[in-house]
Amino acid sequence: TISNYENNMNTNCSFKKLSELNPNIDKLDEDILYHIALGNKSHDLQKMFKDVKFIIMGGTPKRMEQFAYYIMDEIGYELPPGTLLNDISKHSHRYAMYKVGPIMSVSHGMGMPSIGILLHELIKLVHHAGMVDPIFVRVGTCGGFSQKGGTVVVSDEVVNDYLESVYELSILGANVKFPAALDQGLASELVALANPQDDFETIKGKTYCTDSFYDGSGRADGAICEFSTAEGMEYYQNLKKNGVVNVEMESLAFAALTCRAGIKSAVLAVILSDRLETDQIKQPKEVLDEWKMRPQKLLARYIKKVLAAS
Ligand code: R2B
Repeated sequence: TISNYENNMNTNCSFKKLSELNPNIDKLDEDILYHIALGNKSHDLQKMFKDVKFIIMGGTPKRMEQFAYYIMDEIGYELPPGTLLNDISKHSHRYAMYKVGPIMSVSHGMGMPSIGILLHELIKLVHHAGMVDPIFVRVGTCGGFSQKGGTVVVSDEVVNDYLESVYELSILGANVKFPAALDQGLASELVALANPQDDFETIKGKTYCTDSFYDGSGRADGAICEFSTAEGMEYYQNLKKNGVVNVEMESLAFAALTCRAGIKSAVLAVILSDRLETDQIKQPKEVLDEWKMRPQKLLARYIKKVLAAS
């Protein structure tokens, strides 16, 4: 039966114990977090992760390794001489995961199925490790709608193809809807950290989340395409008319899963191309690399502010 899902469109995202989230976990001999190569018997998860306050996720293993070193520098964290950061999940060959004091930096791959698998295991890790009120942030890349390349978007709302803040999933053959709500206070705090001296703009806005980089999001430059560029443009114009400022591929599942678990979360992404001008990402690599640092800079300010106050 999935009758438990009848009233699940509740946007009160309050923290719940793991036994409330899933009573089956307590009955397991060992909970194996397969895709991050950890387990609650094979590892002392409390010793390894209890101090974690920020779980930062982004698409690629390389970028998240780079973020780990960047944040290490920003917070003045020192590794023992002659050592490097270790990819804690390297044996899974699925995701990369680094820990720098109270900050974890984890790659989530592309799309909602990939981030969804990771989130289930990270949320269990939060509970097994006994972390206290960690926040989850996705820091990534996106396309924009009439926004300049290099602009950082802090999402205050995430929407699906029907412009609803709803994440739909097929569970036991039934279509189940979950609210995809982000923490409004956290979004406002992040935007407030934009500095007038920054050489980039930071805006707050509505994010459209798609399942498909090409067909699904109206990109006319995939290998196969049955619609015209004019139809694609009409689709983008309609999203823009409805207040959407950017498009990416993970925020709905991210917002919905963190909300179900009662974990505060935020989505930050830098615009790599204005979809009303081009479907292709044309900037040189050095420009893209600098742009990808921008949401990380904003996030570093937030992390340092929280750490300084604690
Ligand atoms: C942004 O960039 C990726 C696709 O290139 C995807 O993960 C996303 O959301």
